[in-house]
Amino acid sequence: MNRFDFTGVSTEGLAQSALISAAFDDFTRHGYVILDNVVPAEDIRSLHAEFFRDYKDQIRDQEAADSLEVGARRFMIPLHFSGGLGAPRIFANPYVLTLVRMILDTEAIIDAFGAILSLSGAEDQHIHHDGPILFSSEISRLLPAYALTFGLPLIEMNDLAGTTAIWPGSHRRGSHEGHGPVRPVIPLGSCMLWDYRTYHSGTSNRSDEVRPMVYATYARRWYQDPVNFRKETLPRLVFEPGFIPGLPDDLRPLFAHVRSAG
Ligand SMILES: O=C(O)CCC(=O)C(=O)O
Repeated sequence: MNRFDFTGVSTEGLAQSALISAAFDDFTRHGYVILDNVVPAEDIRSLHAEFFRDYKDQIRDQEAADSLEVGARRFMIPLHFSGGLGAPRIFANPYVLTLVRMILDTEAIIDAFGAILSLSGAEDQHIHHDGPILFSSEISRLLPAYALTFGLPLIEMNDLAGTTAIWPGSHRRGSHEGHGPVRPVIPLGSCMLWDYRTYHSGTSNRSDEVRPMVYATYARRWYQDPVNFRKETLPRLVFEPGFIPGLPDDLRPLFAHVRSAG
């Protein structure tokens, strides 16, 4: 199983570490990777409480102007870059960002940031990939990733509350057929990254709880998700005017595509 434990791993010299290099290899080969313990579990519990306090009005079984229904009882909503949920250690987690910059190069941007809510009773989602194979040429499937999804659940993703089923290698095959998925358990503080071409599907939520998963779309500088943001009222990124100028120098490139960042 391609998962890597970052408990106690120093963030110094991370880009040269064997662990990141192994995670990169697995991501490239299988189209997904799990990074365990990138945030303390206790902190995720606080973020869970923050989410239910600050976003309670968005937790409903109905699409709104600024949400998108992505399956039965499953919705995507934007998150603000503020508070604990919108803090750099979430959207620019040092372990995650080091790997992202290795996969998508150092000019990688955040194209979208939000949460996917799977309500109690959510059904298995349709099997899909987040973005297309870019060119109608055999070589497209062999190319490096152009974008990836980062998912950080606020409750454990498991068989009961549901997880994200992944079809390993489907980013290379261009199909999910003929191979079964993996349904990884993602404990508190762990996250999963998958290539935009990798087939996946949120599984049913048979628990009594809402299952929120914070997500970020990281992409190469020139890519913008054309699939999930067709609705003009659904924002990709939500922040206050001083947010980008206030970021440390090494994080500002994540928003280099935003006009106001200039
Ligand atoms: O709910 C999940 O686990 C995954 C959701 C998802 O993949 C999507 O909406 O694109």
